[in-house]
Amino acid sequence: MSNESSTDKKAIELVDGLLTGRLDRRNFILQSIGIGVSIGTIGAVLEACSGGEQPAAPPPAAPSGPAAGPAPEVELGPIEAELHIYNWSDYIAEDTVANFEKEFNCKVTYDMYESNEEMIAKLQAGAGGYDLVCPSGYAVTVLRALDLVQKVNKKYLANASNLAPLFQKTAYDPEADYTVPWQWGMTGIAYRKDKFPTAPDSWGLFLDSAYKGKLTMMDDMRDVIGAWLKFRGKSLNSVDPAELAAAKADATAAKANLKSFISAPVKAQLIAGDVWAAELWNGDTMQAKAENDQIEWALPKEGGSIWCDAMMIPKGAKNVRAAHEFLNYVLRPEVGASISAYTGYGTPNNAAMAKIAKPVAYPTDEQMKILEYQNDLGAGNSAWDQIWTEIKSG
Ligand code: N2P
Repeated sequence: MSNESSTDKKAIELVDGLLTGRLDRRNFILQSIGIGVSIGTIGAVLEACSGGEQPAAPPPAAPSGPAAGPAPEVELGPIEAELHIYNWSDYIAEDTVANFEKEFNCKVTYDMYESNEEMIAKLQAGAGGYDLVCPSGYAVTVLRALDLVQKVNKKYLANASNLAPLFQKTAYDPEADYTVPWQWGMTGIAYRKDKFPTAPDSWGLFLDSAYKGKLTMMDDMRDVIGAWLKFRGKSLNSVDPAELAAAKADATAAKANLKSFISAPVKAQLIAGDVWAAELWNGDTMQAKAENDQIEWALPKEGGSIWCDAMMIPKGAKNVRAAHEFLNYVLRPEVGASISAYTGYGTPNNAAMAKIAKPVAYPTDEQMKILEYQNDLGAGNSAWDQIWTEIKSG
């Protein structure tokens, strides 16, 4: 790739800066991420440059430096009068916020986004003044590496013991120091049964020109390119140039059949029958099904992504006590249950599970063989960004 050598040159300059003391660890990390160096590589370089004098290395995704040091389990002040939440659309029960406001006498501002990238960009720009955000697993790693989030204070999260063991320690936050799991789900195909009496079973559906104009895929780089990687039997975390080129070719061919790239808002078009099949998450599909029973969801035989989104507190949040109170409130069994009952997603809360009429069962071993968690792409991020821009503008 043409820009590989300039990235290498820049990486060498950064390591040199670290060794000569021109760059401190924090700036080394930030600038390395800026040129697309993976978190794992950054961690390895820092460890090597420490000359083995460092005690047990922290997880590579947690940048060192004063700003990211372990949060003392200090007493938080009294609950603030307001709370600013930034979450995915259609991802909470209708009364969750109103009940919290009433009980805690705290005014909540609730803004919504449609992708991790939209949320990360907003935090990076220093905008929003949010006290809580809800990244997916791979985006937790990105936010931590960018030093945009802070640890939680577990003293205020007594209800975290309600979480299923599986979600108490996650791959992206092994000690649950930063995150409180919100909902988990999968990406597959939402479809109209009246148009597809047999459930579509392959991402190849989107290549079928017989349905031109009646299909959509998500407005989400990770899900679209990821689906086409799975279609060819590859990992949805691939950064292999040849595999990405094939995914780009498939995505571009499919684009000719798509009405648009659209995520959660496609629900209205499925309900109206303007769209017959859409790449979509399982829970949002169930929300649409609640309004039109012709709608169903299927996991293609090639597989798709499974994810767990988690709440985090951004650095600089002004209402940290209120953020903790909200998290602990959501971890109550009945509150967690009502959220999943509305969203159609799986709850990570074991105690809530029993209170949901039709809980989403955890995927079977059979499904897990074809499902994959999305990881931070590290150095591969810039190639993905480039391909996504070309797919969308091509
Ligand atoms: C929100 C669904 C968000 C899931 N409607 C993305 N991980």
